[in-house]
Amino acid sequence: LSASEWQKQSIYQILTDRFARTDGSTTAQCAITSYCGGTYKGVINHLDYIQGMGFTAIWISPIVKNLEGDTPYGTAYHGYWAQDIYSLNENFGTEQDLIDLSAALHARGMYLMVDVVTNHMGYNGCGNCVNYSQLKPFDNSGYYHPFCEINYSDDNSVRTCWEGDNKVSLPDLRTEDSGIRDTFAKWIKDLVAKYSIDGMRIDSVKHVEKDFWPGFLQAAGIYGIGEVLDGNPAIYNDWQKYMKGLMNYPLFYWVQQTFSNPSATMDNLVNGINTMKGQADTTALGVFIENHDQKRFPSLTSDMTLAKNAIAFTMLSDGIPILYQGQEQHYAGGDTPNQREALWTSGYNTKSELYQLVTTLNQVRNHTLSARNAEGGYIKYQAWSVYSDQHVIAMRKGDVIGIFSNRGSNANTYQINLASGNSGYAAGEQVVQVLGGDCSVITADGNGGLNVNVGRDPVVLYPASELKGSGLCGN
Ligand code: ABC
Ligand code: CA
Repeated sequence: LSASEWQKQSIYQILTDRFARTDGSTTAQCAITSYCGGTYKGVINHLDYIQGMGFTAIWISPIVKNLEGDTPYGTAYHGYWAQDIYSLNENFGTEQDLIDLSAALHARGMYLMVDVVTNHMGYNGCGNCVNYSQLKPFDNSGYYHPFCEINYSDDNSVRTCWEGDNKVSLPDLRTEDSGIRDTFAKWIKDLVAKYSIDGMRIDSVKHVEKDFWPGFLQAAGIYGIGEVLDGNPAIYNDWQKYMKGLMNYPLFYWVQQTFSNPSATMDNLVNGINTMKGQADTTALGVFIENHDQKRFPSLTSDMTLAKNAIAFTMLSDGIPILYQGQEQHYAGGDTPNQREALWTSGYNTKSELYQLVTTLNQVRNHTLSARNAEGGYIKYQAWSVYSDQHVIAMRKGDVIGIFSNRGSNANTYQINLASGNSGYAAGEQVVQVLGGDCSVITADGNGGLNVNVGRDPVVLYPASELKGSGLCGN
């Protein structure tokens, strides 16, 4: 799938070991550092849950065979400790199971994104005691940089030293060598073909030289969203020259900081958005507020209202929205590995408040692909802040306006004015508040300006004339 096709999708991030089991159990225990039994078959059986929320694609954990057995950090249930890139991790199922998952997705018009790691392999032991013969196909020390621990303030060290530590070391590949580049190019091409993969999440991008990536992406022939874990636009944005699709980490930090704390002001977020808008193609990025590496948002605040605002903000931002499994159930795990809870204990509850909110948000976004935004009007439009005060920000993207507050559940309602010219609406145009079953209609004034009541929850405005067929507010 190409970049412009991916921009229309919304992605649900699955931790394969923790999403669904083949036996469909909702009571199986999950010891947080062990394999818990999630499988591709389990995913196939629960695609309704994901599609019912409006997602059009899934991102699954790395698929290749990992080191086996227990380590001081537990097993390789997350999939980032590769041992053999030519075999699958059998804990998740067989080759046929993965082919079946891909086919099941495609039969629904959905897409498969696979997590891939080219920076390193994994070894259960210290950096200087690796038994390289266990690693396939890179089976001797000549394929690797010498062991050293990363010093994050030194770029060269970030590229050539080893992620991981002396308990589980992650032997760092000489990705600058043409032999290794050729091996990975052929590997990804074959993998994409064999499993009909539509997109990649690419791990540890900043730990590999920038000029590795264009060739790798070209060999894959599909879109990739890379992980450059850096919140500083000055460093982050340069990576977009080598890989258009990246996880939007700068935005992640601003959204987290702003919406988790009612006493934070909107300043950082507003400034951040303006900075990114000028420097990056934000419409090509993946947007998220949670993933398997970060503390979950509800671990920072239990306020449901704030979670709603943070989720609505990210899902209606520029780029491809990515929801991490469990967000829709208001899971609250903190640091690694605690944010990796099994989803099945929620009973896959489709009535939960956030499952419902996410469903509506996906309806909004998916509907912008039809009607007057059909030619990418919404997708290509870089959202901008048409209003902000200390605790409220209104973002316009195409003809959708989202209004988000960090005032929390104690806030009272007040009225804000979206100036004519900013709203983009016509004089006298009717717009509908589509979230939370509100569905009230607001009429723009003679110049297209708008008065909107803002309480605790996010507000999303959609032109009334465009709602037909959206599934929103009875349409
Ligand atoms: C295991 C245990 C942990 C234990 C750790 C030492 O070992 O589970 O409990 O603490 C996989 C597993 C992990 C495992 C690791 C190491 O391997 O999932 O459970 O941890 O064995 C990716 C994946 C991630 C994966 C790997 C490795 C890479 O998403 O799941 O981990 O394949 C760095 C990397 C990034 C990596 C991340 C976990 O670590 O760059 O690729 N993620 C700074 C650095 C970042 C760094 C981050 C780590 O710290 O700049 O590069 O990420 O916390 C902002 C700044 C940022 C700054 C943050 C902290 O602050 O702008 O730059 O990030 O303001
Ligand atoms: Ca490296």
